[in-house]
Amino acid sequence: MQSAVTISLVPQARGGPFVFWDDLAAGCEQAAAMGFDAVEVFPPSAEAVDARELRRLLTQHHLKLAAMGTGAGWLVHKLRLTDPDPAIRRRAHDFIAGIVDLAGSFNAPAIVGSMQGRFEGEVSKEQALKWLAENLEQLGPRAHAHGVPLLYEPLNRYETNLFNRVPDALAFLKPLRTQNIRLLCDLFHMNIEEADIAESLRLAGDKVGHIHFADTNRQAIGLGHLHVPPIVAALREIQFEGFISAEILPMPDSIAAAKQTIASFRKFCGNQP
Ligand code: LER
Ligand code: MN
Repeated sequence: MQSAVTISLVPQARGGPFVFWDDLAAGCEQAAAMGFDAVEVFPPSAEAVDARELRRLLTQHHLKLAAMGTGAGWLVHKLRLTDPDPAIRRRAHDFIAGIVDLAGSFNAPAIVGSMQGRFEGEVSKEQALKWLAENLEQLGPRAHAHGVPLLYEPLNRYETNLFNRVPDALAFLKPLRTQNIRLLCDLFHMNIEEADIAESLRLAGDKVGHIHFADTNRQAIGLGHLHVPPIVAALREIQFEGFISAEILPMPDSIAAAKQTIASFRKFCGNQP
């Protein structure tokens, strides 16, 4: 298991669950100084990222890129894979595809979270799931061409009505032709939705691709009331070797949230004696 911390480059995401903000260089420097293995970057778009500068910073600080989010497509441009307008669905697909390629060039996966959208109005649940499946069938192989998975994230009920729980998402992914989708299991969402977080992780097994490491109040692990040991025991049992990434509110401030995260990571996920 490897540690990661989020850096948002999206001003419109202010107030959202990201540790470091706006300054890629400062975020990388602080992440490395605290001993994180990787950073997870939330960019405004693929085009807005200076890939050479990102590569330079990662190399300089001996950091990996854990993953890249695509949520700015929704937050900034109001694009969703399940929008009733086919032109918007197409743009949503292209927006994600750009980030799949960019992240893939760093050997990292892209995340489909809020870009999945929701079913509502004229769009039935069946129709929305069909569109979601069609997009995953294209984006999964696209990520595979880079040798990485595509991460799909179930969200809590206030953010999507497609998939809120890991067992339901697994059942949806199972019959797809692409087997290159892995689940992003966000402990904040799971605390709201899962009957038993550890059991859901065990059920997902090798389909767990990435963890968002957040306490019940979406603050750093240790600042809420999540019971962490059974969750880490389940991750060890399924031999999870991916990133445990802090997608959390910068409370009381970015530095304190990052320090609390790395301390909790070492306490709960560090090498066993
Ligand atoms: C994205 O990873 C996520 O968890 C959503 O709640 C958007 O903030
Ligand atoms: Mn998340």
